[in-house]
Amino acid sequence: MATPTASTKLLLSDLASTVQNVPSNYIRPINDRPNLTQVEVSDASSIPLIDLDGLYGPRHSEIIQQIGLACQHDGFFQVKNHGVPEETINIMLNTARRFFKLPESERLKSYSDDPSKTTRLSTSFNVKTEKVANWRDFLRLHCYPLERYVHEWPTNPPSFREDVAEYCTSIRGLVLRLLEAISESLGLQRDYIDKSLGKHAQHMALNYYPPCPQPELTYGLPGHTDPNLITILLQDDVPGLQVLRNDKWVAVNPIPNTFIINIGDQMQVLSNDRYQSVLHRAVVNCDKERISIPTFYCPSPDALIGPAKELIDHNHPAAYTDFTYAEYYEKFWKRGLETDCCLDMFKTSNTASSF
Ligand SMILES: O=C(O)CCC(=O)C(=O)O
Repeated sequence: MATPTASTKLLLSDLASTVQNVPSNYIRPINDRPNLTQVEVSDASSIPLIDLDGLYGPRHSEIIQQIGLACQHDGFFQVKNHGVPEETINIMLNTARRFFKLPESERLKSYSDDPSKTTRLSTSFNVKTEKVANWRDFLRLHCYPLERYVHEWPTNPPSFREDVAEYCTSIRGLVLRLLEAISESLGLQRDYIDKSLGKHAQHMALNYYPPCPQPELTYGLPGHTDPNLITILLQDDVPGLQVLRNDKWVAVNPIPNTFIINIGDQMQVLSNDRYQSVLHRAVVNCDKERISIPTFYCPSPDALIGPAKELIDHNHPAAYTDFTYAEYYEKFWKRGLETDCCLDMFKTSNTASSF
């Protein structure tokens, strides 16, 4: 059968079930395909699973140490006993599922291809700049401070605003606990990171990956690092996330009621390269739709970001120049998802010895 040509549908959700082959604008060049047979499956030794129970009690130092090691060596870890109620998680996943099942005309009310909009439904990554599309639709929401954004959010499903607000608030609590723990693991004051973010910002994406007839030809999202400070990822029970480890892609298969935490570019800068923002990607499959919900915790646009002074010394000179988060974020969206990281644009010529 011939490969279908580019679609006239705005959203992939309204196209995916009508095609038997991946349309040409989604097909990656041969040297840039997921190579699904080469992927390893994660186990406890590859992506650490950290139990946060006792963070404020007898296991405090042990947990801080585990978090520090994971940020340094893996850039990724999973958490359990994180304090976000299971019911809040299930309601969030269900709400996302129901949103993407709404009729096309209802969903399209939120559609925009303008990345500067604070609430928008779109597809792929940046339809204005990219050459090859990704097998994903997403609803992107700004969610902190809630009262500034909640009135922009969809009102269908009817409980959308209430359910998502509850989730965002609970996740923010988890982020603040993690930021304290990460500051401490770096030997900084507990509130160091909190204070370096200016007014703080929290964004989230509801990612929807429909089943794909030829998953070996395309990506849900190609390899990228996250431009923000830290990401808290919730995934449903369908595998799809992969993390680059020792030059090999490792599948991080879902564990119910856990979150996947990854260090973003701003944390790498702040830690003066001690902690790593690591490449990850989402692949798709032919049988099942997949939902993932990353929360991107960010500095405010005017916050000045640079390596913590306490982490700069003769052996570890500043690896980055100072910049505002707004400058960084603009560069990230303009250049699209490339495997070479946006951080390189802000590097100094200093080379540090490793920590
Ligand atoms: O779907 C996933 O598991 C990864 C999502 C992701 O990396 C992103 O939205 O930036």
